[in-house]
This record gives sequence, structure tokens and C-alpha cells, in this order.
Amino acid sequence: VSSSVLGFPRIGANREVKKAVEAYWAGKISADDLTKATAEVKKASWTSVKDQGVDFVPSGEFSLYDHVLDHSAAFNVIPKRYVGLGLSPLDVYFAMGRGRQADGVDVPASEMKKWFDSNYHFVVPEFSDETDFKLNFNKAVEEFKEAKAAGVTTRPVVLGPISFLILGKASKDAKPGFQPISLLPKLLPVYKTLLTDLKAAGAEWVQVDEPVLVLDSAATLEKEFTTAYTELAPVAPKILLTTYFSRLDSNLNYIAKLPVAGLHIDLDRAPGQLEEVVAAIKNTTIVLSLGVVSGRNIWKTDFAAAIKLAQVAVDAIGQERVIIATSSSLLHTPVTLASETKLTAEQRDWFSFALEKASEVAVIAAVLSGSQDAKVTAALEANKISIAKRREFESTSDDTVRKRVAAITPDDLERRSPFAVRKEVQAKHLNLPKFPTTTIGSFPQTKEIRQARAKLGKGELSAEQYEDFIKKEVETVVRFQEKIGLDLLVHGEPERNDMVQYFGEQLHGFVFTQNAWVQSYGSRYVRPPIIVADVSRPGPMTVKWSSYAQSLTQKPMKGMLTGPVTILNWSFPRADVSRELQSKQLALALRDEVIDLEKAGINAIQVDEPAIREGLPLRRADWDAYLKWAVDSFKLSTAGVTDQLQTHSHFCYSDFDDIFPSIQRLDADVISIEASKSDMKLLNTFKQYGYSNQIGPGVYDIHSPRVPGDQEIKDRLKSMLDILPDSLLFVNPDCGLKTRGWKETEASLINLVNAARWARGVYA
Ligand code: THG
Ligand code: ZN
Repeated sequence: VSSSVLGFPRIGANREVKKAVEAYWAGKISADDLTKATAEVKKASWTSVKDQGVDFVPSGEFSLYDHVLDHSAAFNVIPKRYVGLGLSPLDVYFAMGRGRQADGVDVPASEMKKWFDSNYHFVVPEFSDETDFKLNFNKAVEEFKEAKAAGVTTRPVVLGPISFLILGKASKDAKPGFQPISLLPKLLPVYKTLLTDLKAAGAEWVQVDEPVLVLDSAATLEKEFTTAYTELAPVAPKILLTTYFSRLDSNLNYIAKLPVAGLHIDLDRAPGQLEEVVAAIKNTTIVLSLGVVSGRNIWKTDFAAAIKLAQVAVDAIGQERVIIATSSSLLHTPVTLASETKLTAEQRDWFSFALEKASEVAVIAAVLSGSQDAKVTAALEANKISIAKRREFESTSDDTVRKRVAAITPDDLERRSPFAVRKEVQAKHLNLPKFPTTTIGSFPQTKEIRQARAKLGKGELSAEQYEDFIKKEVETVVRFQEKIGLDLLVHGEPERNDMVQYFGEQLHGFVFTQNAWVQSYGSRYVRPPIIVADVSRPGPMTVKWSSYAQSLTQKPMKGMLTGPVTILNWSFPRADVSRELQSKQLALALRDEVIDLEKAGINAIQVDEPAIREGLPLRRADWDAYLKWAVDSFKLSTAGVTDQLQTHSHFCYSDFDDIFPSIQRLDADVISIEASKSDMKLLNTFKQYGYSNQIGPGVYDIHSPRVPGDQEIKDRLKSMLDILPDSLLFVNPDCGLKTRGWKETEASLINLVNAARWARGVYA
């Protein structure tokens, strides 16, 4: 039995790669310096993974920005707008990822999308009939050689041809009806070159990632998969066809017949598929790679349980045909526990980050191979003790919270009166004009704000000094909104870093790290809090700031919370209880906060759920169960108030055509959505479903510093009002303003208020 890791985090143990990339963008280091800095990180990763005893060490999956973008650049899938700008290949690459606005060049970034159900975003490839595939460079070969020179023979990783095409989209200039998958015959010869070169360079195996194989939609791709792998297998190193994040289901019927040397399956997400898969490949020569060490979570693997599961495969197909692996790339986990100095010894013993996971696959494989090595036996014994301790901790629960969850009734999920009644009550109570103007919550997080927070952390500012500073910031934001004439105000959230981190820090049941960064996109990282125990709220979390802000103004102040499903999805959840239970516990904590805010005189409260859609299971058969508890959790958190309290919610990614009934079931009084990019298609969906609550479709895109003109906003309002009844419309930007500067924020919001005033006149 051998061991393998499917991919490693790119950031570097001390965020070297993030820092080097940002320094290069800022013109502070050269391209050569960047290459040097990243070469060191790559070398350290290869060597350290190998040193854990891993047989198959990955290479080629490293990236300066995103591995899908690397692949597009290598295969010459470069949209025309980035060509001929006089940029170096490296700068073309970064321009595709993040846009470029300098020296007369002005190109927007390519679209980003969520990588399956993770918090990682990839850059979407754009295809058309004119796509001219060719190999601009062979990253797989280059990094294989680079690793070899560093003393590590690796198993290169390549994104598979079908997933590459399926994850992409038709470019704007493509013919109507064009489907990227139609390019497969043109694409395969380039893959052949890549794989032939890789074999010539001495690679024995290649890991070819085809994550689309866990999607329902892959059921129609049998022909494409068969064609592709029948053509590629003869010229390539041994192919490990790699799937992750969910189960193969019926796609297994054709996968098992493909001429590949190995198959990787995710047994963390879908342990139930093992027997089926074993049965399907038993009479072939296919090697089975078992993803038993989670690539998506940070809990220590239970060796005994993993060994028991893997033994089923070993018994059926023999030791030589089994590989013990991480379930997916370790991209979604932090680099190493060694960087954490503030965890208690008890907590530290529960966790395993990327480097520790590398050691786990090696130990499990050794045990399954019958190793009597003293180190292996010791590791096995130590794991048994750690797992027993964690289980013991898990058996302690917060009975008050457990009982409260068990006692939730359908009534707890419903507001006192239907929306039509609430709307009248709220209109009188809040006294908002027609087309009320508001913002999504955050205002620019200036350098001064970040510096103050850093100083507080270092002890250079006292808690009192920091609080005074934040109060002044809140006051500035309130006065600004009054001055320009916004109707429903916010406090601006200067006291918050990442919203999920902010709420996690104030709840019981969470643990925090110092360095556990996980890539979100490009050079942007998040530090997900870890849910380790039952969640409860020791006391009010936001009441102080919201009531302070309300005390400054006669206008209504909107309270600002992050919803239960989003806090759950952007944290590392517990593995011992269901996500549903964790979500309901979070919902109860937020419900208490919402009730306390109302008691403190706040009359509108926004509970954001930007991540509700990304939590959707990859298999449609699992959707209903998820949507039931996800929507119930939101309702539980918001329904404990009187009719006069206006609830708001916000969604950043508004591709919810297929979950519309769930959006409706949330029964928020007002939802704000991102509509500025998807034109009016989204609003037609609302109309078609007869959505009856209030909506604030974003009237401009905050993701760019561009200031929308007065007329532009008026035109948007006009086209919105062609579709939606005027009594339902709120006027707001499409997302929070924390990444924007004050200059464009001020100019844009003034235009927004003017446009609303104009609409009040016209639609009086
Ligand atoms: N919070 C969390 N996840 C998210 C978002 C979020 N996922 C989706 C989306 N929003 C991702 N967006 C961002 C935007 C900015 C940053 C990270 C994710 C960012 N990170 C800082 C960096 O990398 O330098 C670190 C921030 C910090 O100090 O905490 O700027 O809003 N959980
Ligand atoms: Zn948003």
C-alpha cells in the first residue's frame, strides 16, 4: 500500500508567496525575485511532504494565482482583450486574473467562480470556435524537473481536458449556442503533447483531475470521457483519474471501463461509495486511490476507522493496488500546525493541517502494509489516544443548547403576521420614503482602521483607545450618510475584520488560529474559525455598536449580522455532529442577538447569507435536505421579532434561478441582491415566481472603483421598474463597500441618492 497527497497549499508557511506576489504587483520586486521566492516555497513543500514518508508527492499544482488560470495560460486560452497590450506573459497572466489599470492599459479581470462547494474561486476559462489551443509552456514538465533537481521525484498534477472545458464558458464573441465541450477534438492533441513530454521527462504517473465526474451533469459525458482517455492513455505516463468532493454514482459505470491505470475517490465526503467502486474495478488492473484523509477539514484522521475502511479495498484487490491519499488537494487546509503557538495543548492535539495530513497518509499506508516499524506503531498508538481524547470531549455537550435545538417548533420559524401585514406596520414605524435608499453594511476599511486593529493586537492601543477610535469612525459614517441623504443608515462595521471571524470570536464553541490561512482567490486568504463544541452566545455581540450608531441620528439604523448558514460554511465545522445541528445552534445565538437589537431600539436588521448557495450539495438528490435546514436556520434567526421590525438579507452571488422557492421561503422583508452584472434576467425570475417581498437589486457594481453616472443609475432604476412593482423597490449598491476607497464611495452614493429622488418625482 502506498501513500499520496493530491496537492499542497501554495501560500508558504509564512505567507511568502502571497507577500512576493503582492510585492511584484506593487513594483517592489522583479519577476526574477518572484520566481526565486516561489521556488523556495515549492522546494520546501516537496521536501517536507516527502520527509513525512509520502510516496506520491504532487507537483505542478502550485500557482501564483489560480491553477485553472495557469492551465488556460499554458493552453493559450487567452481572451483577445489581454492580447497585444505589450505585456510580458507573466503580466498577461495577472491581467487575466485581476485586471490591469495602468500606463494606458485598462482591462477588467476575467470572471471568477466558486470551485465546486469550497470557498476557493477559480478564474473561468473563455472558449469559442476561434480558440487556438497550443502549448505555451509545459508547467507539468517544468515543475517535475524542478522537483527532481531538488531531490524529489513527484507525481505531476494536470487538470483534465473534460473538466477544463466544462468549467469554462463560451466567450462573448462565440456563436450562439456554442458549447465549450465541442472543442474536445481540437484540445486533445495538445494534451497529447503535454503528456508525451511528461513521460519523456521520466514521470511514471500523472494525476489527471476530473472533478466534474462527481456532478450529475457528467452522466451525459460518457462519450467524451471514453474518447479522451482512449486517446491519451497510450502516450501518457500512468494516469490516475482523480475525482473529489462527492460520489461517482452512476458515472462509475463508464469510468470503470476507461483505459486508465488508477482511480482516486473521495472517501471523506462519500465513504459509502467504496464497495460499489471496488466491485466495479475488481476485475480490472486499475489501482484504487482512497481519499481517507480529509482535504477539506482540519480534524485529525481517526486511523483505526480509516484503516478499517481501506482494509475492505485491500482485501478485495490486494495491497499493490491500493493507495492511501488525501481526499482532495490540501489547498483547502492551512499549511502546518507548527505555526500555531496559542492553541492549548488539548486543542492542538485535535487538529491536523496540511503537513500533518501528509504524515497521516504515510502512517495509514504503512500500517496497511503490515509495517512493524517502531515509529509507525508509536504514531498509531498516539493517534488512538488523541482520538479517544477528542471523543471524550465530544461527549460533553452544552445541554441548554441541545435542549433548545430539540425544542424548536414550526412556530419559531414564522413571523407573527404575513408580509403584507408587516409591510404596512413597518411603513408607519420606519417612515421611509418611496424607493428607500440604503447600503449593504460595510463602509471603506481604510488603512487607518486596519492599523488601529493591528495596534490593538500588539498592545500599542488600549481597549479604550481602540473603542474611542471606532466610535469616531462610526460617527463619521453616520454623519456622511445623513449629509448625502441616505434613508436607512448603517454603522459601517469599522470594528470588524472578516465578518465570520468577528462573530466566531464572540461565540462560545469556536477556536481561532494565528496563521491558518486558506486561499480564497488570487492573493486573498481567509482564516476560517474552527467550530469545536456546541455553539452559544455568551452575551450581545453587536448591540453596543448598533445602539451607539442609532443614538447619533434620528434616521433609522440597520443592525448588521452574518447569517447562520454563512458562518457555518465559512468555518471549519465539527465532524462529529451534523451541519444541520451546528447551523441551528448558530441560528439560536443569532436569534437572541436579533431580539436584543430590537429591544435596544433598532428597527431594521440585516442578516446576510452570501454563502447559502455555495453550501448546496454537489448532487441534486441532496439539495432538498440541505435547503430545508438552511432556510429553516435563517428563519429561526430572524423570526423572533415583532411585526414592526424590518428584516433584511443580502446575497452576493445571485445565481439562484434554481433555488428560487427557497429564497422566497426565507420571508425576509427586504433582500438585496447583486443584479448589476446579470442585467435584468434575474428580476424577470423574481417576477415570474411572483416574489412579493421587497427587493433591492444592486444599482451599481461595487467590485470596481468606477463611479456610476447619475443617468446610468436612473436608467437602471427605470428598467427595474419595468419589471418590479414600484412599492417593492429599495435602492442600494450591489454589495458592501469595505474594499472600496472613500472617494468613489462618496461620488457613487451621491449619484444613487439623486437617482432615487428623481424616481420619487417620476413615479409619485
Ligand atoms: N469572508 C469569508 N469568506 C469569503 C468572503 C468573506 N469568501 C468569499 C468572499 N468573501 C471572498 N472574498 C475575500 C475578500 C478579501 C479577502 C479575502 C476574501 C482578504 N483577505 C486578506 C488578505 O488575504 O490579505 C486577509 C483578511 C484578514 O486579515 O482577515 O482581503 O468576506 N470568510
Ligand atoms: Zn455582497
